[in-house]
Amino acid sequence: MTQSTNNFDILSICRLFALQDKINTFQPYGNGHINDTFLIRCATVNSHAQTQPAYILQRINHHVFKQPLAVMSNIEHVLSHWWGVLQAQGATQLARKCPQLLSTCDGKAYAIDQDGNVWRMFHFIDDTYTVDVIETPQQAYLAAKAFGQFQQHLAALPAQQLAETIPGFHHTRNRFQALIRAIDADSHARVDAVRPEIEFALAHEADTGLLLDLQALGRLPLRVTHNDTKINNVLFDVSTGQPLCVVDLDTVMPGLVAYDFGDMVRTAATTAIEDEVDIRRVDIRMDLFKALAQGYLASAGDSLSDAEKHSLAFGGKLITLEQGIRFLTDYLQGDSYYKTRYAQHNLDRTCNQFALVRAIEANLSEMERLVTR
Ligand code: ADP
Ligand code: GN1
Ligand code: MG
Repeated sequence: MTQSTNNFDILSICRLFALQDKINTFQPYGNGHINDTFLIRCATVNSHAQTQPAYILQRINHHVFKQPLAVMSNIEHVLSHWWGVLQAQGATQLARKCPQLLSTCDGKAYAIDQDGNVWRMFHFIDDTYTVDVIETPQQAYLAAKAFGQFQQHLAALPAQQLAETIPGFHHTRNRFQALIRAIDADSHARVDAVRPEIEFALAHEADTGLLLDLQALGRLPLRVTHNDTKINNVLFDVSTGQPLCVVDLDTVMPGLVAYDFGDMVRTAATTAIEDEVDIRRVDIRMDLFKALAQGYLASAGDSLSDAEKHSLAFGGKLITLEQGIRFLTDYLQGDSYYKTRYAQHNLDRTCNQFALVRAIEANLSEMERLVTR
């Protein structure tokens, strides 16, 4: 076992947490684009124990989350509320359905290393898997139901008690303005190479303010939403194939339900992962969309107004457009936000997302019919 991964001294960082056992192995884990995530496995506690305790150690990306301690305070708040709701419902196996933080040696929910990085440790929810591309309508139905349930579990949590961990996270009009600034600055001399993508974004400016305007008019309420309902943020149970737990709680904060449903459409009703380079393979799968709508409405539907239901399908278009705008902005700014594996990665993601917007546009009226009927 090497001492460090990505230049982090993982063993020293682990020593800041109240681990009972000796560490056996650690390795980078998952496909997240933002935080640094490691799976820590410990040596078996005693000769009778069947399982090795395991943990998820994460460094919060403080370039993305400028106030990591506010992120941790939100998460503690959300977890304690969520746990209480599950307990009151008489749920079994709570520790597999709600992530649990491991405290540091001095009783905190996070540790700060000598370079100022903020770290946290969750108990690893074992025997689970994540999916990057949904395969069956049943999977889509269940995943959407799980995100809808998550939102229901947090419905009574007063939204004003949560900090906005990334201000204007889904303020698509501001995202569009950020793109314009990146085009004007052209700091990495990339604008000339991406004219068609810029044109596509500019042609969609009117879409960026539609939900914000309805929100300002009081037609769409702010609720506590997840805001990053990418499909690989659901853990599925290996033994049952059922969604078990929603993870990645850094952006749980006030938002519109259309954002949560929209990010599910973007990631779970598509034929390809978001960095598929052959955009001819990118399309919307209406059977998966229908299943998402049914699953989400089955768990969250009763609490939604007609205006909110009506906003869901457009949310799919908006969040996909916003995601393309965000990837394009990051590309123009030199790839400082998202983790990338090669030079054109953010550009490929942009083209992919804009292809998906086109596919959604071609089906939008049918999608609207499915969420409102
Ligand atoms: P990022 O913000 O970088 O996406 P996530 O919080 O989503 O980071 O974590 C990355 C991956 O780690 C998840 O997609 C999931 O596979 C895994 N993961 C996170 N928390 C847990 C947990 N408590 N138990 C098991 N796996 C987890
Ligand atoms: C990031 O953290 P992860 O990989 O689940 C991003 C989302 C994007 C997504 C695109 C805090 O999600 O907003 O939709 O990448 N998270 C943040 O894949 O910016
Ligand atoms: Mg994630």
